[in-house]
Amino acid sequence: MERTLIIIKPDAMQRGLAGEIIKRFEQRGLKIIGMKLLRLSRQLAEKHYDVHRERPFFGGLVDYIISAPVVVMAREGSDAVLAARATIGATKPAEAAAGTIRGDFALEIGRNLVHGSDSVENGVIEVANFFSADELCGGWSRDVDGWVFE
Ligand code: DAT
Ligand code: MG
Repeated sequence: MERTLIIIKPDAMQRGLAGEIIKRFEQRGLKIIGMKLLRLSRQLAEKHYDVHRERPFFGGLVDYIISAPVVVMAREGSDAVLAARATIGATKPAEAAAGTIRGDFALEIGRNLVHGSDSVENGVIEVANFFSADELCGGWSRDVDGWVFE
C-alpha cells in the first residue's frame, strides 16, 4: 500500500483554497490517514526539500514554505503517489492540465499551491518525517456499503 505526503502550501492557505484542495483528494478517493495544521521549522523544511539543496531556488523555497502555517495530509492507497501527482498537475503551473489543482488555480512555479510525494519510496519517507505513528489512522476503508474496519 503506497503512502503520499500532501502539503497545502502557504499560497493556498492565504488564498483560502485549503478546502478546495482537500475536496479534490477526497473526491478522487485517496484515503486520508493523517491531517494537521503546522508551521514548519526551518530544519524540517530543509530536510523535506534536501534534494533541491544545490538549486538556486532552494533558499527562497524554504523561506516560503515556512512563512505561514500549512496543512499536511498523509494519504494511502494502491497507486496513491501517481494518483495524487495527477490530481496536483505539473510542477510548472502554466504546463499543468486544466482540471488539475495547479492547472485550475496557479500560474507561478514558486506559488504552485500543493506538494505531493514524487515516488513510492519518498512517500513513505516524507509521511514518516511529518507524522508519528500515533498520529496516523489506518485500519479502515470505504466500500459501497459504508465503512469497513479491520
Ligand atoms: P514538485 O513540487 O512538482 O514535486 P519539484 O520537486 O521539482 O516539484 O520542486 C519542488 C518545488 O520547488 C516546486 O513545487 C516549486 C519549486 N521549484 C521547482 N523548480 C523551480 C524553479 N525552476 N524555480 C523556482 N522554484 C522552483
Ligand atoms: Mg517534488
